[in-house]
Amino acid sequence: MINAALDEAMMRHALTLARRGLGHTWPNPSVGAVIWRMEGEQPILLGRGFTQNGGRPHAETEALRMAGDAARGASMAVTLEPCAHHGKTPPCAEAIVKAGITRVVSALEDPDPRVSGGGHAILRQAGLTLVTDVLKEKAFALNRGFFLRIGANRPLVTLKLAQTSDGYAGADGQALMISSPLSKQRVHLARASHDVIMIGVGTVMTDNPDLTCRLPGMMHLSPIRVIVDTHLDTPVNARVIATASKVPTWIVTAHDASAERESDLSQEGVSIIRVAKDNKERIDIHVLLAALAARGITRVFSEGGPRLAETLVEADCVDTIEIITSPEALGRPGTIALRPHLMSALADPLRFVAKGTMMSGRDRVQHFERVS
Ligand code: AOF
Ligand code: ZN
Repeated sequence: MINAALDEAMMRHALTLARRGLGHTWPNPSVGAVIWRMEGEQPILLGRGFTQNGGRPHAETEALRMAGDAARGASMAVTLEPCAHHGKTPPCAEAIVKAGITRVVSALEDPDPRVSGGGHAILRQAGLTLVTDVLKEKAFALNRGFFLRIGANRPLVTLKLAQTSDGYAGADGQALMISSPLSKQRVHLARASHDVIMIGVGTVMTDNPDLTCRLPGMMHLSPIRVIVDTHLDTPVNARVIATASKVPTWIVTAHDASAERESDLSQEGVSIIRVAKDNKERIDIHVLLAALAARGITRVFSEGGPRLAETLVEADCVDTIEIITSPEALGRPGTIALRPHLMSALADPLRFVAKGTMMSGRDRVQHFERVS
């Protein structure tokens, strides 16, 4: 196998490893690293690693630990430039040099100003062979949340919406069981790969959801729950509040919301974040997302309701949209799932591109991506 093809194959492997950390490494990116050496024409894997929960240890440290002395003279593929700053441990770029790695294949530069080219420079100065930009777009897409947090002061936002075949998300303020069991499992999997799940207070009132990842063995991977609640109307007996001591729960509210309500909710273990309102007296979405980014959040999974979804799209802060449509109709007027701004954004080729449709049990799932 020629070098370029092997480099790509190793980078693909490293990307697969990195994907496992998504949702668990904030405020850090999720990085993957693979170490190998050649035996004749045959690559021999020596070490693999990905960024650990909470963002440390870094991927390279994990892979180097696994390879041990065998790293001397070996190659490494890494999905993000190795770091150059002194954190809890010395820089990964220095650790790579010290371990005797002679060739590094890197996907792209780290945008963190503490690194940004510095890691690659350390490797070059030490005389290592450095190949950059390998599967760059794929690596960028994987850590888009981290890149947005650093470059755009907001996390990546994934929007999930479920609707009946006649386009309703709910009826008379009541919850509707729309998604099939298979779609629900997919949603739980998606929850686990995000840093927070975000919903509006209206959804707390109608659905009273748990918002945890309840796939077998994955409960501990439940993300933080964020409720957008301008007036602190969330009832203390709501499920998300009752379980706040086990699964972190944040409520984002306005500066003028009741201090008494804040005290009641805080006593249940909820963190209250106060932000500015927009000119329609709603929580300002840009300020809200900036507040999450400032706390290190890189990936947000928004599960409703329709109003919050529309507000996010109106603010041009949505990166991925997944619409789950069940085959069953409500058959009477209810809460419209795709409100006007969302509808027109989906129909605008300059804003969103349809990436495909798949079946999930009996449901149809449409996937849209932001154009730029
Ligand atoms: C790497 N490998 O696996 C990750 C990196 O707070 P610290 O000291 O852990 O540093 C965080 C920064 O390190 C983060 O902003 C990003 O630039 C980089 N993340 N770097 O070499 C990794 N997760
Ligand atoms: Zn590092």
